[in-house]
Amino acid sequence: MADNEEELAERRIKIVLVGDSGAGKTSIALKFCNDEFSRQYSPTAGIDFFLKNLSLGIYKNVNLHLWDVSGLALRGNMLDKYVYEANIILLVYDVTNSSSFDILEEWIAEIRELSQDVDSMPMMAIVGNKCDMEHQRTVKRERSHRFAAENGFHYQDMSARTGESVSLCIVNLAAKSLGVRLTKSDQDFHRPIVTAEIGDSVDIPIVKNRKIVKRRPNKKQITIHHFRPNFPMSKSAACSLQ
Ligand SMILES: Nc1nc2c(ncn2[C@@H]2O[C@H](COP(=O)(O)OP(=O)(O)OP(=O)(O)O)[C@@H](O)[C@H]2O)c(=O)[nH]1
Ligand SMILES: [Mg+2]
Repeated sequence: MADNEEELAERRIKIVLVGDSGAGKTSIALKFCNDEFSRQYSPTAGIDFFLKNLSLGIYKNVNLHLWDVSGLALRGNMLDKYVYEANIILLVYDVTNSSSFDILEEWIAEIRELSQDVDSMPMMAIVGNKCDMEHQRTVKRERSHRFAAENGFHYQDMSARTGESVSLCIVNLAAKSLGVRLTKSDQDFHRPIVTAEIGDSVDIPIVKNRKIVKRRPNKKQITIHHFRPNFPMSKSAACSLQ
């Protein structure tokens, strides 16, 4: 295959999201694929599918297939079909709910058993979702990082609500599974424009020294702009009140 054909050829990556009910798997998939978030909880029945096409490094036509598995699938009999031939598995827990973290052991044991006969294990990552609710965190960072390291998994905190780290994490893992390195400008492109209401206590990323926005009586919007490389700005991030 000529270089050009290789670059344009379709690449397919299967990403499976598992974890406890209510941990935020559907919210992560929705944020990543549609840039949407809903506060309303509608439990997933069985499984849902999401698709996103993007360009990753030299590969111009990468299809990311997200398999959004119900938290109830741990006790069901379909999990083997869901994780079959997965390239990446995201083990999602809610940083404000320790039982959602504890139950990851069971998901991992189940997935390991189901993957016994496969040639290569999928890439696994622990995802601590709802990090916008830092003030309600019940799972200590050291504990979750240690757990991921002991298992040889990647680790990422994220927020489906603000979009913090959602795209960057998924895209980085996908790039890794294709064996490509993302450039700095690719990485910047996948950083979200984070919009949060002052009035909620939100952990704002990127801003120097991980600043916490305090509660204030009047709700205003605070926006963190991650400027794309083409912008005529010398700084990579700026903060404005609207
Ligand atoms: N604050 C906050 N709430 C979130 C976040 N992600 C999800 N939620 C809320 O958590 C609830 C559950 O989210 P879902 O995405 O439906 O959870 P799920 O893991 O798909 O649950 P099942 O489908 O039952 O397995 C919803 O009310 C979401 O609005 C987040 O990052 N921050
Ligand atoms: Mg769901």
